[in-house]
Amino acid sequence: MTYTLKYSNRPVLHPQVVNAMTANQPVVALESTLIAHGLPYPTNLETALRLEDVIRAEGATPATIAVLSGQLRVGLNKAELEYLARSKNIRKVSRRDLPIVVAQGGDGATTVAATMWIAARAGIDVFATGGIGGVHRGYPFDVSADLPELARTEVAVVCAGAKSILDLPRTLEWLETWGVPVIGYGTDEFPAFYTRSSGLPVDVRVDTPLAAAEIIHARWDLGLGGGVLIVAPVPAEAALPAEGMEEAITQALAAAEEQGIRGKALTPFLLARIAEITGGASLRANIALLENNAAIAARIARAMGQVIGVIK
Ligand code: PSU
Ligand code: MN
Repeated sequence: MTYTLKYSNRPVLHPQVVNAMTANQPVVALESTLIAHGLPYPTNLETALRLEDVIRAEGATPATIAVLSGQLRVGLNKAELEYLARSKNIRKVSRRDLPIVVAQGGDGATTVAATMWIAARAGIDVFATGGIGGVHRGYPFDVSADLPELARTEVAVVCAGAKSILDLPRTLEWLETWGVPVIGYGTDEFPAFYTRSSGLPVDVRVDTPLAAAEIIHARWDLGLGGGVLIVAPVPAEAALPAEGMEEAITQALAAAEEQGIRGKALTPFLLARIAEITGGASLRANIALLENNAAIAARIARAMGQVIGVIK
């Protein structure tokens, strides 16, 4: 009996991503869990397309990452983005889900952790998202797989910090223990997603893409490996007031507790509840910070080329 393996362990790259890489042009990875589980339809599709446009406008090539029919996909077309945005039951794929969805030939939206891992395998250095997972408030043993991925996988992640549905001090302690540098992009404080500050310090502040790229490159050049977290606050005009947020978070956490929501369902549940409670304001903030992060990531990806010497 012969046995044929049903999958490839190599990522499948969109032709535009291949072209950019062959020409040593910057590429920015984007995740798909925020499309399938983080934002409602049709805002999710509009945002996914908009983020790709923002990256192109900054002179880089976008590569939205997902798993489709068991293939690790880097760069999606519009129909594929639409499929992820519309489908109600797309699997949320983090590191532990990757072998399952690949072996079974399934579809999945990738979290920060799974997106980082696929991006690294494709040779992409910079990845933009909204917020990373972290240590959950009230459940200190629920630590997102995003954190260990940041410790081990060589990708720089640009985000607006983490939502204060998480335990931000514990999340930062975790990153410190595992040696992940946290770089404030134009800020001295770790931003709290919808709000610009958390009162918690970052490890260093940078004010230019080049300064960020120099630190990212040094981490890898020294052989330290692993990821770098670059945090940029939500643009001031779209930020939400801190007081109202705390109230919304307490309500969402209480609802999760009451309904016994745990594990991978917890983050999407809390995100949806907060969107409900705050109405349109939280969605507007979410979109604004995503666009801001995409633009910053594209500039950093270009600066990486300068530091490594492939772009003059
Ligand atoms: N935080 C957000 N929006 C999101 C997520 C986190 O503000 O969409 C998603 C990201 O894809 C992140 C994932 O990687 O949730 C973390 O899920 P968990 O906590 O189950 O690891
Ligand atoms: Mn979790």
